Amino acid sequence: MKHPLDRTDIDNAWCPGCGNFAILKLLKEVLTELELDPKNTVIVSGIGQAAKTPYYIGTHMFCGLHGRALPVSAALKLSNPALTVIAEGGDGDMYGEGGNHFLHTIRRNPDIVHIVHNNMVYGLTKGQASPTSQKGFKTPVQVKGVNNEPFNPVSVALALKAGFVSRVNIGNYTHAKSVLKEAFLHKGYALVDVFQPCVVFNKVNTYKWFKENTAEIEDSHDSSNLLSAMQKALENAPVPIGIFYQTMQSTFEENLRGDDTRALYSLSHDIDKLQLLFGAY
Ligand SMILES: Cc1ncc(C[n+]2csc(CCOP(=O)(O)OP(=O)(O)O)c2C)c(N)n1
Ligand code: SF4
Repeated sequence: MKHPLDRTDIDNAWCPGCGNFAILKLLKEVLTELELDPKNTVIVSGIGQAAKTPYYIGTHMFCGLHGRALPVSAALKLSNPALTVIAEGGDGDMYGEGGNHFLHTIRRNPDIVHIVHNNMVYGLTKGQASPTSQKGFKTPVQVKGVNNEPFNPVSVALALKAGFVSRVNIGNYTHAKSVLKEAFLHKGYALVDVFQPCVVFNKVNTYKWFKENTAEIEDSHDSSNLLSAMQKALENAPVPIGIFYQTMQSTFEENLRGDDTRALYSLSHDIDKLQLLFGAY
């Protein structure tokens, strides 16, 4: 059935069965249920299969260079704090090509939601290993299997004291929905790493594999305790899913603009001062 956020003017290029479809559905449902106005919402992405998501949903969008969604998102939020800003893309895009921005965006803490479709492979470029590919994962390039330890986005985000750190499995839809909602309600940077099967190029980490190898974090976990969150983040048999850590801290835009939440475009600028500034460089 058609959802109000569906776009009918564009063809979808994803393979049948891809986990991206359920993430798209989830995002539409969460935006709708939280009554976030699409006219006030921007999804920013880079390059990849996951990074095509903003084309398929009726919000504003910006699709930029590979790995560069996060700095664009932070700048958007700074220039207009009233916007809901989402950065969305794949594990390669966000943790590989955009790895530097992942680190420094967390340090700045803009009030954005960061959704990473983590299929442990480069889908768009036909199945090379990504930073989160598991050791031993064989591809046409890594013919003897991946040598490197996989990148652990959750423990890295925790090491940088990100305000909201979570991981979900899209096959566990109801749980994923409750976590994504919390991410939107959190003020500050919120990471949602989403396990998402690539049914064409990753025949190891399938829907079944994610189901059998993940476990919801117990209710007894204290998500305000950074050390126990880190301990959880290092567990991998099974891999924990849920909210690892949540704490409130001042945001990028508050630190730079204080209480002034007006959109920059609505302010009147002193043209003479601007000319002076341009002239100085
Ligand atoms: C600077 C740069 N390097 C490499 C590429 C080629 N490239 C395009 S998409 C991609 C990988 C995308 O993988 P991921 O982000 O995991 O997304 P998926 O396609 O799996 O959703 C690569 C390496 C590029 N477009 N630009
Ligand atoms: S190649 Fe993989 S990630 Fe890309 S659309 Fe197909 S199933 Fe999805």
